[in-house]
Amino acid sequence: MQRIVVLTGAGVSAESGLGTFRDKDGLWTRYDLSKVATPEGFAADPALVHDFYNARRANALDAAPNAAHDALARLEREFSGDVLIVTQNVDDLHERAGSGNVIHMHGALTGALCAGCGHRWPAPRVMDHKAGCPACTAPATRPDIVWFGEVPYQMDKIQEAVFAADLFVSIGTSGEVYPAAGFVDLADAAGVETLEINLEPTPRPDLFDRVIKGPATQTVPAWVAEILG
Ligand code: BV8
Repeated sequence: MQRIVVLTGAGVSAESGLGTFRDKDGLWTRYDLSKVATPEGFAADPALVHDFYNARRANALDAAPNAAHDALARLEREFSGDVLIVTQNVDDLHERAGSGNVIHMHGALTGALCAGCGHRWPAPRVMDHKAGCPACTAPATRPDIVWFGEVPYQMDKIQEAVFAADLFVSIGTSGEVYPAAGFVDLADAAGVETLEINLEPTPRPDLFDRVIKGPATQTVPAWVAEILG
């Protein structure tokens, strides 16, 4: 086996204390997704959206990587082939655990974007919707996050990697948000071996060749140890 593609979701950061979206008292049970995670919501109330992401940025920066993040970084270091992590998460816990080959398909809390000129820069811990863009000075700064209705980042590179993989592993994601939820279909159609690691099996376990059930801090280190033999 030479190429492993790992898709991660909020479940891999759950045991670092960062909430998930759709579990009991998850983020989307406390916030109206359309008001804080859509371009329309941002246009209507940029201050509310910045407050929402400022709180999540603080939580993410104050959180620590857990054993699942560490195990995936170990896999990248010690596996003889390639490991690519495609994460739906916007925290930087994979990077802080030592993973280097990471694609943030839904953006990152550490990134800022100008909705006016497209300039990107490292986000301050607290973003202010009145602050001007460092490049064009327009008061149009937003978190560099992919909202619902926006196109996820690096889709071509991701799809290419999934098609070329020997193993596709989906860890800690409910498989409800597209196009990420469709990657397993691509893998399946391309004859790539598929594995799901999740606290609870998701609605489509039939699509995975293998399912490992349990908390990521236990299941992911065990799976990595198995792969590294
Ligand atoms: C797109 C932003 C076109 C940052 C996110 C109707 C109208 C408009 C759009 C649509 C529509 N119908 C479908 C769509 C498409 C839409 C979509 O899928 N909507 C869903 C709700 C139906 N998607 C989009 O709009 C996307 N863009 O489609 O553009 C396009 C597409 C392809 C090519 C070209 C153009 C954009 C989607 C991105 C939206 N932004 N985040 C932020 O605020 O975070 S999505 C959001 O959900 C997060 O990024 C999150 O990562 C993602 C997925 O959630 P999960 O990570 O899976 O988290 P969840 O809580 O759901 O599940 C947690 C899982 O962990 C559970 O399974 C649980 O069992 C497990 N778990 C919990 N604890 C543990 C654990 N596992 C292991 N161990 C534990 N301890």
